[in-house]
Amino acid sequence: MADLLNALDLSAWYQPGRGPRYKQLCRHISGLVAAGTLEKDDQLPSERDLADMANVSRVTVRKAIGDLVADGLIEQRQGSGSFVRGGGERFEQSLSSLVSFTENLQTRGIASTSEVLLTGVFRPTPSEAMVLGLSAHHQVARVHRLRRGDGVPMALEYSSLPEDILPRPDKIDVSLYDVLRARGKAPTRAMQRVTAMNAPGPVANHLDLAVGTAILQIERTAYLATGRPIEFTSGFYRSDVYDFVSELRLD
Ligand code: 16G
Repeated sequence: MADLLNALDLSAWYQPGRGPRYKQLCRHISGLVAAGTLEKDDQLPSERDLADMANVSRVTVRKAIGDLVADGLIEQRQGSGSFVRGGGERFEQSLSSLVSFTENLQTRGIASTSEVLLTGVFRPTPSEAMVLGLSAHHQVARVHRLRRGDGVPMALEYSSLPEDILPRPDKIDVSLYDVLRARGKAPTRAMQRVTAMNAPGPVANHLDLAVGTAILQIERTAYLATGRPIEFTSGFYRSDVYDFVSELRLD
């Protein structure tokens, strides 16, 4: 607490002319989490105590905490206060090996969960038909999921697969690839396109981010060993928790 008291002293973080106080306080608290002064599950002092420690008004503290909550760094637990959510932890996902979201988290001892936002079988859109090589009389299975790691929203994934590959999209509880594997239809190769973007409103809401936060969009087209395309997923990944790494070799 003494450390925190010093760290929060106005002189430690406020510089006139560098933007509003609440923004500077918000950035400073993010820095304390990144530096480990504040650790996962640490409880923040109450709004009143924080205001006293930082020598600012409670309104400034409230706005700073509001931004930290929107950025997913702090969570407010009903009736018990504000807690550090474990920022600073980043996940590396290989861009060169074909792993599923669930496997990636499992190797790190993190439990993955999926909240299904939409599931069903539909007529393909022209772009789904093109990517998946379907014609107008075919159907496409869609699964839209919010993916969480240890309860923290990490990615939003919109997946489309030919109906014969995934006739019952409603059967997916956690892992799409586990279901495909059980059917002998798991992909063996994939192509991905990675794009940096600012989170639009609906994506930001699902990922607990402020609208416009920098995120990564990854579109994956995955293929069976026969070369048939069987999955098209457009995913939005929080850039504060994800690092995508790729191995490069000389040709
Ligand atoms: C990954 C894939 C996604 C795939 C999902 C399956 C990337 C960028 N995307 O998130 O295309 O649908 O894994 O994971 O890696 P699951 O088996 O846990 O549902």
